[in-house]
Amino acid sequence: MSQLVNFDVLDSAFMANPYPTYQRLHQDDLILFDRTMQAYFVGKYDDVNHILRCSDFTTAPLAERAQPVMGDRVLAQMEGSEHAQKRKAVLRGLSGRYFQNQHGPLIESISRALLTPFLNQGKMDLVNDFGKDYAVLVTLGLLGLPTENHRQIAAWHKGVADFITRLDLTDEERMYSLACSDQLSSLLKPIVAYRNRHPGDDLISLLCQVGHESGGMTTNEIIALCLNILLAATEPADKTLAMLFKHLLDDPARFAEVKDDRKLLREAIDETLRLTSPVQLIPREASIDSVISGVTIPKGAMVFNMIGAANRDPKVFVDPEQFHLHRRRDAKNDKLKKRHLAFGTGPHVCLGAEFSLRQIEITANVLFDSLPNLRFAKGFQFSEHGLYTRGPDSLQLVFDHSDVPLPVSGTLKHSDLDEVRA
Ligand code: 2IO
Repeated sequence: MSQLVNFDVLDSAFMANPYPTYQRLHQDDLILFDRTMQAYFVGKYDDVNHILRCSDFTTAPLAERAQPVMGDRVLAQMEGSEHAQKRKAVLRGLSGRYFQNQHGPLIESISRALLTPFLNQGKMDLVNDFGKDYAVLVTLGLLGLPTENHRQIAAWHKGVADFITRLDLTDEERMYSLACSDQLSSLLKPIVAYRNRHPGDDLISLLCQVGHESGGMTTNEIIALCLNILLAATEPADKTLAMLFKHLLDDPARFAEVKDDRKLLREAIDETLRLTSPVQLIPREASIDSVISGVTIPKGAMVFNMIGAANRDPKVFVDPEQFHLHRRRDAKNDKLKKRHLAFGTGPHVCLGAEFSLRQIEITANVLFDSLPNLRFAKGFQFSEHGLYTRGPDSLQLVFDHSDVPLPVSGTLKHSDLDEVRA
């Protein structure tokens, strides 16, 4: 039976580094309770796995956590045939020929374009120079949205993401998040209207076709689904990419092994997601009194599933604190071959999982091929932050620079201007 102990999720030591608490949770078999939030925090693999699959625990918390900034329900709030139908439509737009013909090539060209200005500088911050623009641009691409104002969209996205993923928002910050959400809706509205009239070969057009026989989706529903995708695809992408390179560069032999045998990239990405899950928490609500590891969780209680903790459960993962590239290959038995929970599990398991793995794989390949002798910048100090979603603050890299010729944009020389200057 687990022991129920009080803890403060906003404690600064926990926020700075939750991993020692996760370790203690496993060692001493704990379920944590935050009195201020009136929420249970569950972190053992079997408990989290059970809760995410069990219909006694619902996604009701999203009505407050997400719906206000999404403008309508997100996929995770739906069930039955509505859920199945909409999931299928989004999944279709992310995979198959859509990925082959559109998303894959786009991800590669975005990666190359963002990298180019840094090639002759020999240094780059993988989070702040590359990853943040990258994450938004890929998402805009997959939604078929214009990209001219991607920095502005990124700023609005951050406002919306903060609403969902921060546990300490002030009223003022909540207002700001809602304003960001309004901005994004206004941006999407005419695009959805346009795609309703002129369907193209893009995800929004696909959504406009959903359930056409049975009345279809309202513009509001489509906008909410777009915001859902915008957030879910953007927020974890730069974090995962940077964490992957952090783990690889931590051990030069490991880096070389993957660089030389790209079939290992998937394993490396998977192990990155397990060890440092970009999404750390998944909220649920108990719809009836439930017993989890002997502890009664009363009806109506909020339960945060700490997937970042479950992914380090020593009962399921040998040496859970270590990055082990060949973890699955070397797992001795089926119990130890269990999947990490970074994408959740159960009916609401991440529908973008396969897309995101392919996305990071494509970009990692571009980085391997374009950045010779890649290593951490001298004196680089790693730090990360985030309770709900978590990732590096920066990842300062250096590499051997190649002299990329600058594109020739015209024939005018500065000296040609002498006569008008005089
Ligand atoms: C948008 C939290 C980044 C999702 C969410 C309210 C619903 C759902 C998730 C993930 C990741 C985001 N929840 N994606 O945890 O769509």
